[in-house]
Amino acid sequence: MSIADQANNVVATAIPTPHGDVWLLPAKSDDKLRLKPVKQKSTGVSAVLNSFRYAWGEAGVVRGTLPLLQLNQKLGTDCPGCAWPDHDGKRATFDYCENGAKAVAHEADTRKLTADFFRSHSVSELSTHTDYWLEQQGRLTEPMVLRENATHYEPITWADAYAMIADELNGLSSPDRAAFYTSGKATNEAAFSYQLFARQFGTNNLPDCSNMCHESSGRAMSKMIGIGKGTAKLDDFEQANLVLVVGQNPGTNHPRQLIALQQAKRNGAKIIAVNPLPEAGLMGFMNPQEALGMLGVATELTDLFLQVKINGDIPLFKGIMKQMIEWEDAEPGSVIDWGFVNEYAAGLDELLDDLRSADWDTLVIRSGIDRESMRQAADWIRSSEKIILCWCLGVTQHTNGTQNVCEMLNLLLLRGAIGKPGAGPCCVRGHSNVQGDRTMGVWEQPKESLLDRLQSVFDFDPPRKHGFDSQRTALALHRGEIDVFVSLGGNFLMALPDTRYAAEGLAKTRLNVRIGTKLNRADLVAGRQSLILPCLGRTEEDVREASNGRPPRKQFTSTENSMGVVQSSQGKLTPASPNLRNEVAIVCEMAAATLGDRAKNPWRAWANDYDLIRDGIAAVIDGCENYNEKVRQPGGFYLPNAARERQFNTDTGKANFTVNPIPPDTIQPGQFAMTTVRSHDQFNTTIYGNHDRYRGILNARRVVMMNAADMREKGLQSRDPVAVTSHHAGETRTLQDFQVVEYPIPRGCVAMYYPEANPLIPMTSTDASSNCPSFKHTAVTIERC
Ligand SMILES: Nc1nc2c(c(=O)[nH]1)N[C@H]1C(S)=C(S)[C@@H](COP(=O)(O)OP(=O)(O)OC[C@H]3O[C@@H](n4cnc5c(=O)[nH]c(N)nc54)[C@H](O)[C@@H]3O)O[C@H]1N2
Ligand SMILES: Nc1nc2c(c(=O)[nH]1)N[C@H]1C(S)=C(S)[C@@H](COP(=O)(O)OP(=O)(O)OC[C@H]3O[C@@H](n4cnc5c(=O)[nH]c(N)nc54)[C@H](O)[C@@H]3O)O[C@H]1N2
Ligand SMILES: [Mo]
Repeated sequence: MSIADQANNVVATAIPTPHGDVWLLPAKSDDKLRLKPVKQKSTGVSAVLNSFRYAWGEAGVVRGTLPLLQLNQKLGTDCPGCAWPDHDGKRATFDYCENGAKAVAHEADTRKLTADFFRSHSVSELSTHTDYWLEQQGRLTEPMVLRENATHYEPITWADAYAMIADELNGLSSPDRAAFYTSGKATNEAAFSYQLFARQFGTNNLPDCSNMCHESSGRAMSKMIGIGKGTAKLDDFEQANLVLVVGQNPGTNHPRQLIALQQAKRNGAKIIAVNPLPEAGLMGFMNPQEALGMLGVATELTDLFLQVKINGDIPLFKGIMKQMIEWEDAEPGSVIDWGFVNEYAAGLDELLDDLRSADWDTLVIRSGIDRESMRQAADWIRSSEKIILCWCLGVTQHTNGTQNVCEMLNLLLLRGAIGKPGAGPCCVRGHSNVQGDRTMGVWEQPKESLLDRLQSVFDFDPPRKHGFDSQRTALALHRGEIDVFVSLGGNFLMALPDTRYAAEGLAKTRLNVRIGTKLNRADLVAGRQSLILPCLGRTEEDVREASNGRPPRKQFTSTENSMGVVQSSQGKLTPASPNLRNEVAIVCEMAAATLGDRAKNPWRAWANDYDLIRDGIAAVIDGCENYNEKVRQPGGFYLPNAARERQFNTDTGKANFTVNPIPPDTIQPGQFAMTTVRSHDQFNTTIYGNHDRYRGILNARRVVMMNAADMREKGLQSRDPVAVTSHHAGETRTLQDFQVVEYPIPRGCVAMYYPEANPLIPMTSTDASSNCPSFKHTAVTIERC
């Protein structure tokens, strides 16, 4: 199928670029879909064996197991997988999970991408392969450039690459014609240097992956509790009476969280899961670090599974709270924690009015949850003193994502479940350092206090105008207003909604620069010129030249986990190539080349001695005083969190209740609500394999999970080929050649994999407050093809 052959109104899967046609999704899949029963429990022996198979297969036995033994140990390597915290006390030797092991093995890959590889494959040809294939080709080993009108990447020296970046940046008519994207793996030292560089250069265009992830959580928590971070700590799970897990698939995306849930459960806690899908890890869990788990004996985790409809969370939580208020009204003082509310909270009356006036039938119909189940949840909540609320993307990536989080926080506040042991919001972050990147100042909407501090410490005038977030960067790219686009890691193209629109924008730049470990599709959609700058992975040793004749020194970096603990991380492996640089050094060298004498800090010295960067962090970031000293302590240190102490730094000085309306029903008759999910074999856009083991969907990713009754009604059977069309604001987008799979999902709802489904998701459907794209709710129709 050529571009010209693609029918009208069908999302073309290739676009023209100055370097040839680039495919965004291979034209046809020849994967042979296999189906197995959906699993009811996760982990156990097979998971551990699988992780070793993966580590050994891709990285070789020694390269594979050595970093695994270092993972999440004090003074070891921070896992490059998710942001779940490590235990403050003693840690198990195998304190990692199957998916952390995959992340490490993928990084420790012994295959290499050399200049020869790029010489024998044009950019256009590379794009005919899947994302899986691209990353499977091995580690990037030397800087590569795609020159004007060239069809192939060719090698370039580091010095020439930095000079090219400096020339392009310094030739811009305004610094705001550049944008600097950050993916959440970047370490604190890289992130701090990067935001400083962007601001010294003159722009706040600092989009990051958080804009597409937990931005809604940050907005909701800032408004209601005065800090954009959760308050629960890992040991709170040991004391909790009740844990809610909402819109999250921990068995796949945060497997070590299951150990905390299991511990809570053993200490008598109940667990309520809210999810349209019965995710294996939530239903049952076999701890691979325990003998019983090794034998295949599972802990039943979830006591109450609320199989909510997609975007049914506000009506569900409203229903639960309405029930609680009915009991409170019948017996005052029996439900609301008045001690907490009177002393620490504001705005309760408006919430009570909203709950009292809500209509039961609407709440039940829109949530898909019956009143009895709501009553059961409400009963456990009223009788639990210590409640932890965990959530992830199932609630944040909606047009009402911020309100989703707000409505859940209302529930915690009613019960005073914050700022005391065993309780609190637990915002489960994604990328291993996404929280740290924000702490370090990677934010397109910086606080004035941060800019003031940067100004006084580094003696320059930071730009005060707010910059573009991820979605607004995509819009600006498409308007042709961004000439230089720099990516610190990540895969901006495939992470965004509407892949075609995103690609058209990226193809309009003068220069794209991506710092990464592996090749991905973002490297193939280039404007006039493009640079790939290969960096060390976190598991690799980083030795930097010292100035003034001292011997070269090993460097380390630092990260912050989901619970605000900052600690050091040092790689031990020999780098995949001697020509790799740590991304910290790359950022500093770019800054040195671009800014020259304009910057007062010695960027070149920073590139070789990260202690100097940490001194900068200590001078600028609250809670990071004496950073060099504190970060060297085994186990690191906790950043301050006022809400944890019941100090709420909001506009009222109190924790604010909020009123959150039931979202309008935008799904028309004949349409389905489509959500996107990760399979068990991927890390975001990096696909490790084509199996989604727990969901029993093997060997294919172009699938649509659908309810059996809906399939019957449409005369569809599992494996039937379908076309999926999305509908938004009068526009349609279609993907061909997907297969339908019968799945236990509520009626009227379907699920597809990210990133294959992203071409369907409209760019302009975002949360009103956080501007996070609504990746979890798109109206679609499905037809046999
Ligand atoms: N192995 C692995 N680990 C990862 C990642 C990875 O890709 N692979 N990614 C990392 C990143 S960056 C992040 S942000 C996290 C993501 O972690 P998750 O948020 O767990 O990731 P998703 O697969 O997007 O899963 C969303 C969950 O929400 C549910 N859901 C969908 N729609 C709704 C809804 O309307 N309401 C409710 N209540 N639930 C809904 C889905 O069924 C699914 O269980 O994981 C991090 N960890
Ligand atoms: N439909 C849909 N879309 C989504 C989501 C969804 O749930 N549904 N989730 C969104 C979310 S939560 C997120 S966080 C974004 C993810 O968006 P990104 O963070 O931009 O994407 P990743 O897939 O994590 O990036 C993978 C690339 O990172 C590079 N890399 C790996 N390790 C390193 C390293 O140590 N250093 C550097 N410099 N590079 C490295 C590799 O080259 C790899 O190809 O996607 C968003 N998009
Ligand atoms: Mo994320």
